[in-house]
Amino acid sequence: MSRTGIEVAFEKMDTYMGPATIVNLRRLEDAGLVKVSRMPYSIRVLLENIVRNYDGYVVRDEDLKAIFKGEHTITLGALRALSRARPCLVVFDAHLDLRDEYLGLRLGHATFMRRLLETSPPPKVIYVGARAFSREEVEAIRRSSITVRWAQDFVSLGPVNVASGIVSELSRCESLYVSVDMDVFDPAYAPGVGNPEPLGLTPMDVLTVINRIVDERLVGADVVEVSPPYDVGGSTSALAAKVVLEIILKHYATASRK
Ligand SMILES: [Mn+2]
Repeated sequence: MSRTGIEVAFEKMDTYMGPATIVNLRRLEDAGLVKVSRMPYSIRVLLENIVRNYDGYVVRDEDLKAIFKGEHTITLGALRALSRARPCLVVFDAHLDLRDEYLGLRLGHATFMRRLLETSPPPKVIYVGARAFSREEVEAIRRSSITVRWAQDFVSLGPVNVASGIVSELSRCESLYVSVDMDVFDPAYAPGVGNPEPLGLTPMDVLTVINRIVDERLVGADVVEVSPPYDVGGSTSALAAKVVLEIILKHYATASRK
């Protein structure tokens, strides 16, 4: 059986990881993440597997709960598994993923956030770097309590001010989940994604925000949508690995200060 894009992404990201992180990733592998991701799969089965095996992905001796890789729908599985913690969700993404249906699918990477909002009560959600949306999705935002930091805000306010706004919005959150869709970056920095969208964020924009919002409250995180067949010289995989490392290191630094 030939390897899937997700499996190749897993290996490519490993290439850029430091030894400590590789240990964590090996555990993910042991927990069956690669098997879960193997095509062909039904998204429903994938989500069920993630919820069922979530404990297997936990790095047990430390506080960080999860780093996934794959298609963005996995975030829904992770949040279902974490539903008791009810984390506030920060999503870095060019897209809103709030369509009711996409290509006949009610459950997929373009609709999963809509399904998440249908849970009761819906989680607090902050989007960062969004710049592509349909009318239906904008209307869904208006009807919800979701807030959006558009890609344009990084130009008009600067990344530090954007980050400060998010920090104060998260001040009442007891726990936090961070999801990074690699297409939040401008395709110049991250060409290896499934749905590239121009006019995106720079690595410094994203890492400035991550560095300010991630702390000991983090209960889970994912970095998704790396697609090595579209990548150029491994730049997207390298950047994804950097994002994973920054999340882990910032979390450990604040958690160990306690
Ligand atoms: Mn996206």
